[in-house]
Amino acid sequence: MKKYLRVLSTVLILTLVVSLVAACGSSQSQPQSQQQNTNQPAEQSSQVPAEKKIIKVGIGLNEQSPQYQGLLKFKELVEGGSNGKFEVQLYANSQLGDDTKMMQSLRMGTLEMTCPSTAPIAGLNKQFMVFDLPFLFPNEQVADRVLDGPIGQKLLDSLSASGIKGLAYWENGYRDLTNSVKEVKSPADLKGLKIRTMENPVHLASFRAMGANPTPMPFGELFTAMQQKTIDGQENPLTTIYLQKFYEVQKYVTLTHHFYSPFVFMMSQKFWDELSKEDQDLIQKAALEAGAYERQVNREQMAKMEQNLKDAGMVVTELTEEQRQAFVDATKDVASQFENEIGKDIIAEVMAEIQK
Ligand code: TK8
Repeated sequence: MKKYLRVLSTVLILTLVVSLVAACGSSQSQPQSQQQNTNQPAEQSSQVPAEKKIIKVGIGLNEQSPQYQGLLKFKELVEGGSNGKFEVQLYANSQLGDDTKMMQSLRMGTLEMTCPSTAPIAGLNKQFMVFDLPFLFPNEQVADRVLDGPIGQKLLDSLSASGIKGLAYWENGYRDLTNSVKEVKSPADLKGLKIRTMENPVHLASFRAMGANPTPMPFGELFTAMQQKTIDGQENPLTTIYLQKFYEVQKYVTLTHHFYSPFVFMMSQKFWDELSKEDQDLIQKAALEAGAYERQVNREQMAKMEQNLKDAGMVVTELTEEQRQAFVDATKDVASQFENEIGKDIIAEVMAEIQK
């Protein structure tokens, strides 16, 4: 009887083991076949990353800027439109250097894209300074028309000679003046104030003409310079003044709207030349579409900025027509001063286009 029980229990155990093994086997084969199924599309798409191209984009402004929102749109359009063939990586806050340094990197082919103001582009082509002339564009619609028209295109194309593919004009915007010393209502109030400008001869000459003591400096050094009071003031669009928290180190803002700063969204010519025609079209279209979006975001934001800056404790000074005219008059000779460097014909062409 004992022996019989032992045999029975052995048989039972064996049956159990066999069925367990079988069960395991079948449950293993289940996910295996599922794995194979899910593997198939993965293998297909793995052929795409094999030629995946990384596009690094560097800017000076932070992630809150309308410019960064535009770059997110560009990323979405290029990555989506290329089925993941491109990966667009964004680097804000001058992480990859200031505008001048990043343009240099584009020329050498060590960075794919950047989006500087036109002011520092003057170092590559002096004709670009035409857009830096004081009190040039009466409103954004005229700016869009000139920049997106034949003159704007001609200047974009000129960058190829410097190893840069100019793709589209985006908007930095009308620039206003801030300082930490006093309310500025006239050029006379600017006397003795040390104002940071971009690295551009027209900007320096304009501020000298307005009576200030201008000093050029890369954007990345600006906040600290204001904080440490090595400079008294600076000038930038209200969006930048607010979103970069300049109100923490500046008290007064005067709505001079003295320059209109376009951005140029650009690519390394070296990288561009290696792309297929199809990919070039995708990137060109995305640069324009993201630019239209960026301009829209920038203009929507701009409308709220005066109030935001007041709420943040700044004294916001609006100028009367007369007061503003005094700034215009102070800079009236700047254009003729730069006639030779920029080119008489380019200035005339832009002026004619503005009048249209
Ligand atoms: C950002 C700059 C900046 C510009 C300046 O890289 O330097 O003041 O207005 O926004 O392009």
